[in-house]
Amino acid sequence: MSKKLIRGGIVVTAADTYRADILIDGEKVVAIGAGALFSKETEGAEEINASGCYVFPGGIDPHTHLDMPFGGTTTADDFETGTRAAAFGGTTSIIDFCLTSKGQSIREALDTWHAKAHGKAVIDYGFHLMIAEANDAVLHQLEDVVEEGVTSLKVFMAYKNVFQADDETLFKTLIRAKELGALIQVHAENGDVIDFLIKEALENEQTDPIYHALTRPPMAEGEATGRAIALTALAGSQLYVVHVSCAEAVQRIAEAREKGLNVYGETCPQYLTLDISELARPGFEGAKYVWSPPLREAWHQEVLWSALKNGILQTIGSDQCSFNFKGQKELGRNDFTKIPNGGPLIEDRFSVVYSEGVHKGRISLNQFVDITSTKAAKLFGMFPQKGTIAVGSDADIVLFNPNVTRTISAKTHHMNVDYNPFEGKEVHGEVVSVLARGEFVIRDKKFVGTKGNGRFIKRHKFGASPTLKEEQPHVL
Ligand code: DUC
Ligand code: ZN
Ligand code: ZN
Ligand code: ZN
Repeated sequence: MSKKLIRGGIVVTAADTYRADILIDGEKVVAIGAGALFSKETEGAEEINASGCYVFPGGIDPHTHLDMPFGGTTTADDFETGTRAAAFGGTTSIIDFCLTSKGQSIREALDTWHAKAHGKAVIDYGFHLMIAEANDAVLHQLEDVVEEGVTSLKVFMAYKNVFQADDETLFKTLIRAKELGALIQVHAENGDVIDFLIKEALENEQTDPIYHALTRPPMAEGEATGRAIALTALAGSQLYVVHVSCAEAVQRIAEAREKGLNVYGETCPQYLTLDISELARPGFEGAKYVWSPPLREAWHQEVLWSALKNGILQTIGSDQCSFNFKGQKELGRNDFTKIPNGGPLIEDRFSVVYSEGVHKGRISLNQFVDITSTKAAKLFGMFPQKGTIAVGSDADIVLFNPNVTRTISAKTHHMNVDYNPFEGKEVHGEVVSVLARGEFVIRDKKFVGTKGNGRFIKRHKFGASPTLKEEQPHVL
């Protein structure tokens, strides 16, 4: 196995910032310190100059949709293009959502998702499993799912007549998750209310992209978030709210955590940096900014930043769900409900959060690592294999130069999609090189990885990691 010595960089973890060299042997970090201290072990190691760079643990994106059929079409990025773009952006692990439908066997759904990723992914990946119905067969099969390392389950409270599950399904899944040690994720928006508002808008011929946002008000997200929390408390279970976009939802999560409930939240770069005015762009350009939940009024952004800073929200996911403007977003030209929801963010998640967060002084460098990597590893049962730089951890490492700026553009990005929601945005700092399990995937900004090198991550049960309890003031 090959040895590598990363020399002269500043190592940054969720806890510490210090100057040290890192010795990698094969897939693992084997020593950290002044290289001279372990000169015997470094014999024959390839030296990698990291001077001027931060040396971060590889990013973990806990929320992606690759090769996913949705809205009458399929996402533009699959596991090959999506994970390659992720690596360019400093991400070395993703957790993707495995869809299921009513009546479908869970085994079949998981096999489908394994087949999409296997042989294609360039970085490691895990799966969350969507729960469409909670009948006895499904609830029984979950035992094997969790044993297989798929230890998080997703319930949609929105997308009526498509993905939406009712409260009974959510409640039964929460109870089963507690028994099995799984973390329940919710897409928290009140789908029934939104469905009513959409019908009303269409009756009034309100078909432009802006009506996507106006028919999904913040209170519909706050209500569903509060309801999911109440059901979690009743079940004595654990909950992770994906893509929190607004103050109303933050408020519910803050109250729940204050009470000592096991409730966690994620937000996304788009909610931290873009606002509802994007949907009113001239022509049909607003379609590029259609996410669910929708972009909010700008003042919500500072609420989200302070929730990250204060530990009310723990993670940043990209909600990568890319659709081309041409031929895909355009499906909704005459009807906003036909615009496929989602956008391409897997590549820029890390650098947008660094630039807007650390560079602008909203969060610390260590908090940056925590929210883009470490907390996801802990909550989703991958720590300390992933999410930190420590002896024995996977050598998933990013060399990041904070002293340069770069301009985001679809012309230079690596996602398989014809626009970038951050087109023209200047960001501070750039990813220079990325190692995944000890091998370069990106070297000096060039892709040197191998399709199919990414492995399925068999994750631990929720709360099984011995360090998780320290992270949680709230007893499991
Ligand atoms: N929201 C999106 O914008 N895209 C994917 C699914 C979702 O819930
Ligand atoms: Zn069984
Ligand atoms: Zn969602
Ligand atoms: Zn999503």
